[in-house]
Amino acid sequence: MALEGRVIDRINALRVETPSWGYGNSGTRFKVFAQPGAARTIEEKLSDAAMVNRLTGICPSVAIHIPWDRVDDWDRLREFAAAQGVSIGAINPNLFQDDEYMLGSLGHPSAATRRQAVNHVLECIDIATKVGSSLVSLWLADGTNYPGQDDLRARRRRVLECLREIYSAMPADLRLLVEYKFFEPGFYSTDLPDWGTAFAICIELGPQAEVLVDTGHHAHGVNVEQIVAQLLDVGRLGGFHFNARKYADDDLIVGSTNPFELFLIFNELLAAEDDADGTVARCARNVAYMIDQSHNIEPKIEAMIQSVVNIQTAHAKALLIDRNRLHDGQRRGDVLAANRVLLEAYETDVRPLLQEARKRLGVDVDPIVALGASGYSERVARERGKAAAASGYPGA
Ligand code: LRH
Ligand code: MN
Repeated sequence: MALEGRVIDRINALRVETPSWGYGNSGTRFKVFAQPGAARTIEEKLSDAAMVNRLTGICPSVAIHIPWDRVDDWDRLREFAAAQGVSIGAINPNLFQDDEYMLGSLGHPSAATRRQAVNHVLECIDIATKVGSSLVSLWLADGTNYPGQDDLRARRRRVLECLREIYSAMPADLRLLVEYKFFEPGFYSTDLPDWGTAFAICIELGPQAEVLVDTGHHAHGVNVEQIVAQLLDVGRLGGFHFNARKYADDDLIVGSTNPFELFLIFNELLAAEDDADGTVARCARNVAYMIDQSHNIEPKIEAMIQSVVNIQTAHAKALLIDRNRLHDGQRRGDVLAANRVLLEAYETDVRPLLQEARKRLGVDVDPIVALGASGYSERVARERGKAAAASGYPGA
């Protein structure tokens, strides 16, 4: 029983941040299928996120994207969120939709365009301070489409010079998460294409800069859990953007295409949380778990709750790994015995454990069923109707 108690405490200690943009209409370059009830304003997005938190009990903060979620009165928004039972989490600058950013933002050849981009990130740092957020989460769409289009080393130096100015403007309690992506919208080169580039830049900037791993941003065959292990071992894993993909950056429900990979990622995180090396353990215990998805055809609130359940499931299975037997197999070089220790945990049905954990948290044992019973989605569909939508993300 003691073991189960400890496992349940760690299940209920998990915190997952949901993205404001996951509640609004979104789509592909081909079409946005607007959905009845899709959130249109930051207030509606916070209300939907608050419903997800009430039903799961583990999603108390919401990542926002600027300018999609910009308001005039941040104190009022902070109070609105608090009244809903949530807080504003990571602030995501948007350096990919202004017309001036066609050839890049922090990596753009024009100093004027780089100035515009730096000023936008400085505004996001200011917003973080105003809403009490400790995270600015930066992704650059910057890259090129054709060989020769630009000097690749010059772009690196421009990005670094701009990031140095941004880093020097950060208050001591703020973390800058640097997100990489191997391609798109750059189709020849991307200025921040992989974990190594992001890590090198974080080292050059300083200890408040850490790498963000978006699980959909890797080439096929890349061992994402090994990247996680490496970033943990150097104490520079800052956070995740959880989602799933089969082909490219599909932003599907996390765990829906490769749940075993998600389990292996949590295996690395939990092993590091208990590591004797304080830097590794501290880093692992401070990782920001965030979802970054676009729900193009599925009901958005149900999709977000399913995502949280998939994350809880992978995390709970990883908590059941018998680390003594694993280490023993590894020490003896018994390859398959060690592998079977992971498989045993992965093949364990953790639904009863999660139901017991939810009981102790005071939420419904099945949040998906509870959402259906609440009539919330139907009510907001009636109240909000269906908003017109363009292509891709808002403001595109
Ligand atoms: C880029 C990305 C980034 C966001 C955007 C919504 O693909 O993962 O994290 O800003 O999606
Ligand atoms: Mn992302």
